[in-house]
Amino acid sequence: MERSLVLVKPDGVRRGLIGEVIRRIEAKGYALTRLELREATRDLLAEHYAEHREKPFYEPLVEFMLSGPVVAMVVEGERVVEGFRSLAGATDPTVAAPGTIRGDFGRDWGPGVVQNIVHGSDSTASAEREVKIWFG
Ligand SMILES: Nc1nc2c(ncn2[C@@H]2O[C@H](COP(=O)(O)OP(=O)(O)OP(=O)(O)O)[C@@H](O)[C@H]2O)c(=O)[nH]1
Ligand SMILES: [Mg+2]
Repeated sequence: MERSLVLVKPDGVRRGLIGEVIRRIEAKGYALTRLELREATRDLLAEHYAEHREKPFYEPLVEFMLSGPVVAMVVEGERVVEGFRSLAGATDPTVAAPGTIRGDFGRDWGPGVVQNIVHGSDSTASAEREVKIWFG
């Protein structure tokens, strides 16, 4: 079965949106097979965000992801990678479509890193890589 690594990022946890994110995943009919509230580490994030290591927003992104606990989960279902990206909405929360998680709950909070509530794997290859990073 296809799976995706989903994170409720520290902003989502702080704002009390864990339940809302899980509700949408379950309402869509996907299955949760792993679920854990945890603190990321710099090493874990270096692996998770390896593709962004050279980007100007990398350090602020890591600091943001270390700013509080995250909820990591493995979500399973037919075409779930694409399906969860669709539930999440566009990366930029100001323009993410209403009806999506980022569109309904996200917005710009000023300069700094984009805070957009959730992460979802962007391909099945990324999903397998990320599930290994977070859950071994
Ligand atoms: N400040 C800033 N942050 C960015 C920018 N692009 C991406 N980010 C941050 O880096 C994260 C990872 O970027 P991407 O992987 O391209 O975006 P994404 O796949 O929609 O988001 P994730 O699900 O978190 O991976 C984003 O979710 C943002 O928090 C940018 O241009 N500027
Ligand atoms: Mg990404």
